[in-house]
Amino acid sequence: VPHGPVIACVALGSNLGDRHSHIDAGIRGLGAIPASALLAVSPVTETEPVGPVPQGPYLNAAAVVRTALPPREFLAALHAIERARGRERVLKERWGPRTLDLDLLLFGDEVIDEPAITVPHPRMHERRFVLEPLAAVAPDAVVPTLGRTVLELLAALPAAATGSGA
Ligand code: A4P
Ligand code: MG
Repeated sequence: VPHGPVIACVALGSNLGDRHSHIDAGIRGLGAIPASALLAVSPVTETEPVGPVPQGPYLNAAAVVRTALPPREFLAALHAIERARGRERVLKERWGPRTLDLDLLLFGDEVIDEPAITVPHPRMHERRFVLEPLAAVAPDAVVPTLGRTVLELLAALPAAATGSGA
């Protein structure tokens, strides 16, 4: 079914190698996605690693992209940007260190629940390292599964929470 342009929100993360260069490449990559326009990029901030795997601190950021691509093609474009940056995994585990991680957080108000593409991203609401950058560029975006805005979800995080949970 063809549909008009939607606003997609993307999280960027890196904790391996030249992290600033990986994030910059991710941002340039977002700006080059076909049928899309990069509308806003948050400040890049250093965050403590979250998760069971011991690893170094991350740089995180968030971006807003308007796109006419359908959601699966948009996510495939994100994966192509990761691969072009030579995404490597030190550990073949979830949560592990990575050169460049691009997560699709929101795709308009679409709700898709499949292993290959789950939007809204199922852990975004409990992760400060996601919500804080996202609130800088899309505070009023609504997470359709929760009926809350990004700013509301950020305000609802426990004070000490850096984000966790599976
Ligand atoms: N996939 C399904 N839905 C999506 C989506 N909305 N966005 C599928 C992106 N990918 C999605 O992805 C595995 C598969 O999920 C893909 O093939 C895709 O089709 P992946 O990125 O290779 O998996 P992953 O990132 O290793 O696993 P996971 O559990 O998603 O890790 P997270 O949740 O991304 O956590 N701490 C800080 N401070 N900052 C961070 O950025 N990141 C992680 C990784 C851990 N700790 C962190 C940070
Ligand atoms: Mg990921």
